[in-house]
Amino acid sequence: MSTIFERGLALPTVKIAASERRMMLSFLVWGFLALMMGAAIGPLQALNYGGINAYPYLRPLLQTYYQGLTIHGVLNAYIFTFFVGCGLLVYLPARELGLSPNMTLWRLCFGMMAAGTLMLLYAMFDNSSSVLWTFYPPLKGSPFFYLGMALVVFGSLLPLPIVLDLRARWKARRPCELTPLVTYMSTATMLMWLLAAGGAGTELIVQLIPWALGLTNTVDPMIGRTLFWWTGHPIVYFWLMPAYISWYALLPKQAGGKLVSDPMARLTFALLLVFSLPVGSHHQYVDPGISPIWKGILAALTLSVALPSLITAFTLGLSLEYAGRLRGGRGWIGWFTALPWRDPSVAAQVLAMLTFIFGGAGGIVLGSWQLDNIIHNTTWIPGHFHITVGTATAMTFMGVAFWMIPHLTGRQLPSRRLALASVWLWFVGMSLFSLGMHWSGLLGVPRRAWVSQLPHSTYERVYGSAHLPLTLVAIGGIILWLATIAFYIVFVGSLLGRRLSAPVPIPFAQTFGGRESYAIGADKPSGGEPASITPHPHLSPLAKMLEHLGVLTLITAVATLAAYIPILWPLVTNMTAAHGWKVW
Ligand code: HAS
Ligand code: CU
Repeated sequence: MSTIFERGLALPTVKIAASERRMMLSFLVWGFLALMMGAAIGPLQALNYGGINAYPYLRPLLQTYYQGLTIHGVLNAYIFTFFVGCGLLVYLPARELGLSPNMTLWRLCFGMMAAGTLMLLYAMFDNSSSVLWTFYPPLKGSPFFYLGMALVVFGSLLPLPIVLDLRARWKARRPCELTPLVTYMSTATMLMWLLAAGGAGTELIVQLIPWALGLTNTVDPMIGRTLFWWTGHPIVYFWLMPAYISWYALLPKQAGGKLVSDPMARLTFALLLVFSLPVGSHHQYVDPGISPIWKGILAALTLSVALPSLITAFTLGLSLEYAGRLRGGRGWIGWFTALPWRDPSVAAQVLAMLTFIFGGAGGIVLGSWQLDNIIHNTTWIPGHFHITVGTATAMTFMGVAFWMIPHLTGRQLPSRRLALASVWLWFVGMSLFSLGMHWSGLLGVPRRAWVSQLPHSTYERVYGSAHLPLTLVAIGGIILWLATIAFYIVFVGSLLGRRLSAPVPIPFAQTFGGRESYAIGADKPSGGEPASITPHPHLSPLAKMLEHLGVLTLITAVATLAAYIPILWPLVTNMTAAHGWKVW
């Protein structure tokens, strides 16, 4: 049996691997710098809900709550997540396969997104574009905002050709084998994102950029919102799926066990690919112009998108239980306490998973058309997304950074205890914040509202009944500030820290039942060239069926058109023309 090593791929790999590592580090550093800036602003918004108006003290840097909220949302939701995701979705499959990725495309991806980020920062800090992360027209920002956003969105698609090329090169040598798991998951994620980006991509190119440049005078807000949510729902899985890759393919090993089912991991990603796309308009349950029949269908479809995450909960729950029992855990919860909680990377990710149980349950509530009507546009919604993207994704990426920066730089974390403190503080802070936001949302407190600017007596009269939950929000925000400070001390320290005596490998997990992972040898820190890869006949008929990612993509494209043509058609044939508004 010949190996990739013997086929002559090994020599250049070591040299290329250094540049790959540098590139991956650049994605991580850029992403986490964005989070640092975005997270620093967050607590101001929490204080706003607690009745404390800090914005007048921040002039001329920040003029309004809405400017701060736009910067917070754009940097955290797009820049942080996209940079970390576009790094991981290339680096991990490349290391798993022991092949080197197309560096030109990967650099182009970084360059486009970095240029887009700078344009967005310029447009947001000069107070021309306080249009919030959803940039709904007819709120009108500067052309720099929309051009920057387009560069970020289109740049974020480039990992797709890179990972397809890696997969094709690997398969050319092993035509009878299934795609290795991490590569399968990364490819499914990028295919999903390709179809997803079509909505906002069209909105930016056809509607918003020409309008912002003055080439057109008016814009149709409903078409804009619908195209935005075409992307805006599946984007949540573009945030979540890289975290799922870590939970499925790395965390079981870090926890001391194995992944209990490789086919279930594949099924989850295949279902996320197919179900994520058609449901975006569940963000528009209260919008006019969409037929109630469609709103009913969307509610049913939304429940289906929760299915892959429910599969994930059970598959990963069992994988963690297996690890905990191997470590000596006994009884109902002994396995859970026996997990390696002193490892900050494991603690971050398991706490992220625990939080996501509540975030996901909230998502299922929101998926119901009737229940969503009670809480739409209240603080309940940011309560929901701070324990999904703000914790499940963000804390998983923090956990990944704890092993990956030492892996990339050969330097050690400056303090394991401070790293642990940062994730526990994040967990506690976000739990209090989110509890307060859900609770005050039920009492009718609106989201995206500069409530602290009201005269104190008016604030007390209108929001007095929500005093306790809004105080929890403010306390949560302050704890999150402490968490952020602790995390960045560790983060910067690990970039500059002391050299490690031994390299840190990538913790690719094996799958349960004695089957060896495809990634054998790929965790070699020297650059990932596998010393030997055992051909691995995959016996699961399910996994074999799911290998046809092209067919799944086609089904998804058809389902997306089937969902959006009936929603968009009445809007396109009854267009409204709105002039731009600048309300800040
Ligand atoms: Fe959502 C609004 C529905 C998931 C993010 N969502 C938002 C917004 C954001 C967001 C940012 O249907 C606001 C956008 C805006 O600004 O307006 N969401 C859902 C549903 C899901 C869901 C059905 N959302 C997410 C994820 C996000 C995210 C993931 C980011 C990453 N969401 C909605 C709806 C709205 C919405 C409506 C519009 C509301 C409105 O009115 O505007 C599902 O995908 C959730 C499924 C998840 C689960 C949880 C599985 C649990 C796991 C952890 C297992 C733990 C273990 C630990 C194993 C079913 C996998 C074991 C240990 C033990 C001790 C047991
Ligand atoms: Cu959604």
